[in-house]
This record gives sequence, C-alpha cells and structure tokens, in this order.
Amino acid sequence: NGHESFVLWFTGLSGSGKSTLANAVSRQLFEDNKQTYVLDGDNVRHGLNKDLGFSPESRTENIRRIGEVAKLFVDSGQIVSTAFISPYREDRQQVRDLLDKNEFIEIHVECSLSTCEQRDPKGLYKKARTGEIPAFTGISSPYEAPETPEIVVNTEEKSIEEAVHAIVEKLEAKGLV
Ligand code: GGZ
Repeated sequence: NGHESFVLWFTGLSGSGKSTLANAVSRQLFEDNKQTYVLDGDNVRHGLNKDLGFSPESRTENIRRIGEVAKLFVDSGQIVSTAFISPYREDRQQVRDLLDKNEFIEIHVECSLSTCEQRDPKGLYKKARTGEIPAFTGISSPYEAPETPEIVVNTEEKSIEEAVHAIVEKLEAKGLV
C-alpha cells in the first residue's frame, strides 16, 4: 500500500505513559490499514535483552540493540513504535543516525517526576526512594530530555485519547501517514 515505514521513538520517564501511548497509536494506525509493531519492555527486556540491567552501559546497549531491531522492522515495511525510557541523548542520536531522515520520529512523552511518582503503578518509585532499586531514572539516575524532538505530548495535560489524536495529526501534517 505504499506507506512509508518509520520508527516512532517514544522517550520519557517510567510511568509517563510511553507504552500505553505507543500501543494506542499503533492500534490506531493498524485500524488505518498500516502495518505496525510495538517494541517495549515486555517483549524486549524479557527476551532479547534479558542479559541487561540498568547501569549506564547496559542502558546504552539496550537502546543500541532496540535501534538495530527497529531498523529491521523498518526494512520489512512496518511502522514500529518503541517505548523505552532511553534516558541518554547520545544513545537516541545513535539510533537516529542508523536510519534515514524521516524514518526516526522522536516523541517526548512529557510528565513531571512528581506526577510519575504519584502514579507509581508498579511501586518502583517507592522502592527507588528507599534505595531498594538503585540507579532509578529520575531519582538516582539521569533522564536527558530531548531538545528538539519531532513531537512532544504531555500526559498531565492530555488524556491518552487526546495525546493519540495529537500524535496522529502531527504524522499527517508531516505527510507520513
Ligand atoms: C528505570 C527501571 C529500573 C531502573 C527497573 N530505572 O515503569 P516500568 O518499570 O515498566 O518501566 C521501567 C523499565 C525501564 O526499562 P527501559 O528498557 O525502558 O529503560 S532504558 O531505556 O533506560 O534502558 C521500569 C523498569 O524497567 N525499571 N529498574 N533502575 N526503570
């Protein structure tokens, strides 16, 4: 059907809504007859990358492999949505450099640390505060927000439905879908 293949790279804090949004956008595009796939912690960190933890080196290797896999999906004609914190600017840039221009759409899922911490759906922030989980992003490990992402959505200001709509509108405006 001739549609372009590209990566929607969702980045943001734990609990910001990356995975929920990536899945919802992917579903919407699928309903529009696009070929889509989602890479997230559930299918990558438990399988391909189960040897990796959360040291800076492990996170960098996590993102490198995900970038390579995303590229394979792009080569196979998919719109691939990835949902990883990807806290380091340089690592995200490396993935951008793997792909052609217009094949890497960086989406900053903005949400303040305080709201993410209030949501704390898995109780991880609580464990990070006590030190039970070391090097937790936003608490004891850095998050480098994108400076010039293609798309920014704020999940404190918008519902998931509104955020999905805003993202799809941006993709349409860019002529990608
Ligand atoms: C951050 C951690 C950590 C530490 C476990 N720091 O909310 P979640 O649970 O489901 O999403 C987080 C996920 C982050 O994995 P990523 O592959 O996205 O991270 S990165 O891009 O930085 O490699 C969280 C859980 O794993 N988790 N320990 N220390 N998040």
